[in-house]
Amino acid sequence: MEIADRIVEVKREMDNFPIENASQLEAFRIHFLGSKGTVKGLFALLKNVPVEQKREVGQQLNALRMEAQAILDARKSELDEKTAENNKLDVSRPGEYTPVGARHPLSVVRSEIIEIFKRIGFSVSEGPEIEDDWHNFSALNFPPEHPARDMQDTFFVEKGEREMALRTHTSSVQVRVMENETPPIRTISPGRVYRNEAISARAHCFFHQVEGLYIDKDVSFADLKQTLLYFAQEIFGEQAQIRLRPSYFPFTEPSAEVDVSCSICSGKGCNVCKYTGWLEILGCGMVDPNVLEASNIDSKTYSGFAFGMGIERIAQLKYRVNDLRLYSENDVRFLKQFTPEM
Ligand code: 2NL
Repeated sequence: MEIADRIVEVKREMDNFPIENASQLEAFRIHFLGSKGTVKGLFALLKNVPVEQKREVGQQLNALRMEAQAILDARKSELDEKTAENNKLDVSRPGEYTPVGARHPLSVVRSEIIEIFKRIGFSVSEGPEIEDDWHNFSALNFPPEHPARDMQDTFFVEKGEREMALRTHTSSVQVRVMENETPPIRTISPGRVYRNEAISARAHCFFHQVEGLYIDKDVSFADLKQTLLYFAQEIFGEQAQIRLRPSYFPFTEPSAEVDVSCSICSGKGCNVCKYTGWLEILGCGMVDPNVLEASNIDSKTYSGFAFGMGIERIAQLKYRVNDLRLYSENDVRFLKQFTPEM
């Protein structure tokens, strides 16, 4: 083939060579302008060209080489520009979606309860979850043979030589407050407590409590009632009413169970309140003098009231959760329903 025809052919080849990225650009350079490339190869044939044509063919080859270089330069700057464009920060681009977590319903309700009592001067106290017999039972007037001290109800653990128990209520924290402080005492103790029970919709081996304790001179049952009415109306709304039914706890005398008027049927009766119009929310009473004395508080000078509620129970009434297990299974479909205003 004539060298002139080869030049035309290579030119066409150059024009059709795909250059879409850096590696194709490099392939183009190697193929046409490399040391073993097509253009070099054509230059090598120059020596066989008749003398009178050498000048012209030489010029054509030079033009071919310059054209290859021009294509290479043009495509390279185009590609460079594209990469720069891609790397540029686009501040108008929508952000990546980051899921926002939700607060646990028990945590939401616990905070609400704490805030309600803080507003009327209660402090918050905390203590250990592994307790000795004294703070969990004896100081609270549990007689030695009380069934709550049984293996069936309480988780016992060994800590070195000592037999300890997972606290069954946060009253143990309040015993520590009574031992370490002098009245007036106004405190609530939120926390996790443990009971040796089979797990079901209505029972769990752990749950959460808020207990309250108020000790001063002349604290009366009327103070207790008014404090609980205030609490019920703050947490369930101002239409809430309460009623107290006589009950029994080892650590209070007299003792009562407290019901709140059913907010679903406004007391008319529905299946949530089992047609009674009332829902049980907590237990309470006047602190038994034995309990005060056990913590070296003079029961002739001081009196007090105390109450205890399950956070799960309050959350169940506020959110209509009918299975206790939902609170600890951490199913996100359950948990994400409680995100408060953020
Ligand atoms: C319930 C009932 C109650 C108390 C807790 C208490 C604490 C001290 C002294 C006296 Cl230090 N009492 N706490 C009193 C009455 C009832 O809890 O049903 N809780 C879930």
